[in-house]
Amino acid sequence: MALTVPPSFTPWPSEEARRYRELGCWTGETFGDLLDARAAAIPEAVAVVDDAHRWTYAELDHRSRSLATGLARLGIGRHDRVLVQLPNRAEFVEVIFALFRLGALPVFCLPAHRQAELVPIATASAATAMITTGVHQRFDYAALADSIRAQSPTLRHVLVVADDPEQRLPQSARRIDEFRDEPGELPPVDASDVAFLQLSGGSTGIPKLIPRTHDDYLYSVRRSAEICELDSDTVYLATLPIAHNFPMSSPGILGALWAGGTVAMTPDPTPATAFSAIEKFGVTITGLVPPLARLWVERAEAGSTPDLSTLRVVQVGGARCQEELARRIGPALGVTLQQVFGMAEGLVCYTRLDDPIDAVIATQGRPMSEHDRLEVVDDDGAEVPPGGDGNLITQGPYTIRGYYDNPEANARSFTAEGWYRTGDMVRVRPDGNLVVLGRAGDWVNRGGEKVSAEELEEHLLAHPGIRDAVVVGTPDRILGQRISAFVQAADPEHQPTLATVRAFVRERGVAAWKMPDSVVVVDRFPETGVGKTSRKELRQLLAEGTHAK
Ligand code: AMP
Ligand code: DBH
Repeated sequence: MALTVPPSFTPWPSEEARRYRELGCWTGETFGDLLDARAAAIPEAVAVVDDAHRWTYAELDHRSRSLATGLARLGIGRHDRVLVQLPNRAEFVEVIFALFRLGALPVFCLPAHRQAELVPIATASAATAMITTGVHQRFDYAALADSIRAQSPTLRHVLVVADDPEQRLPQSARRIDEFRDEPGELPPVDASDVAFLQLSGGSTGIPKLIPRTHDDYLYSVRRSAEICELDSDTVYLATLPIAHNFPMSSPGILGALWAGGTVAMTPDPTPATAFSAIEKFGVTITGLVPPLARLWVERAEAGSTPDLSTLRVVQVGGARCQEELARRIGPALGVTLQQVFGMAEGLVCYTRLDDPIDAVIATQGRPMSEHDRLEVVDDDGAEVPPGGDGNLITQGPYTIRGYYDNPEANARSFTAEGWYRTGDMVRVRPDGNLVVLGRAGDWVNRGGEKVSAEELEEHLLAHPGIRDAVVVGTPDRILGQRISAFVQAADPEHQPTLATVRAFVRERGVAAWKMPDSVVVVDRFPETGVGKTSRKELRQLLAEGTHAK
């Protein structure tokens, strides 16, 4: 079999690839094949619902073929990159399956991305088209896409999914409805081809492009669906932006489709919107980042919500879920909590649905595959003794071997043997579950004494006057770094002060050098595109003196 591997993609060594095929991890199925199979087996089952649409598997199949045929007319084909920036709406699924069927690569941009991210993404991927929406949440995405096109030499087409036929579009933009042709012949797609480009996280800095193949990603989707016990009765609610790897695949919308269940989606993740969607669509499982989980829990604890009784599992991931919050989720929402520690580069860990409560509250779970390999190493790359703290590196059947066309990042992020350096500090417990201690850079080095931001946050959260807390290290002329605590007050009338917070933490028997040097009360924390609290942005705010105190 002749393989056309674009040079920008680092494949798995051929011996290892052969092993993953033999083991049955990689099956040769593409995402197009998956939809074909479901449309043939359960044509009338509901695949996708949102406030305006309700499509069966047969309809989704037909729509994605029809759109693929139309897009081929524009010259979009195998290996072409297409930026996709869409909010959570049914067409998201139709568009990505149309691209999968063409062997074209969606590049998964978040609705929160703007010029500073999108222009470098368009350039690095040499994308030829961008699929976006019209006005959404009062922001004109078509105009943004038009400006990205003007700054990106390869970007020729802007296609818009829009509700309002009256809306004026930029001259360069075309409505996607013009490209729904009678389904025609589509090209063969190879499962070992790159299916799409995911983006690495980070609220600032240019996201890196992550190439994932049909083979490796479908394996992670299948394993995720099994671990999360999805079946044809599953209704998965995508409330985080679907383009993100977590709601996409852990088990996410693709896991729900793999299981023959239903994908429901909401345009925003607030309790007001999401709780009614849960009642309306009979949602059984959803995934949240910790700040959202806190909002949902507070809303539910306040009482009189819509009927949430269909909801069985709430996953929390993307950032460390503090124990204080983890304890409240199950009782408040009447669900089983599942912690998910994952990354778009590959490795995903889950607590299992029948794990003892202690593991579910206090750990971020264990790898989804018996073929994942994990090592915990010190800063020199030497393995630490079992149970010790260190840097997590990993390899396996669905963890990439390199970023897309980025030798500099590859030299930093992968060892010579092809292990991915996650950048996360972890400890592996005797029961095999991981405790994520934070990003390596999240430790504050105060005059040589290392303080874990997460550990101090846990103490701050115990303070009755503090609703949420984030600790960052900020530059200090004498100490190197000092400890800055950002807190949200539980009651705006009673703002915690540096003196009371320090006294409280000292009371808890914490070493003196771990005391915060400053406490800044804020209404909200800056967030990344998926809603994680952005430590980077907080550090920047402090450096710019915006919050100096
Ligand atoms: P991204 O670059 O957006 O794919 O983010 C992946 C990173 O998010 C991981 O490397 C971790 O640093 C962090 N992360 C994801 N899930 C968790 C979790 N459950 N607990 C702690 N950190 C997490
Ligand atoms: O944060 C992440 O990137 C993430 C979290 C949970 C992820 O990629 C995933 C699950 O697959």
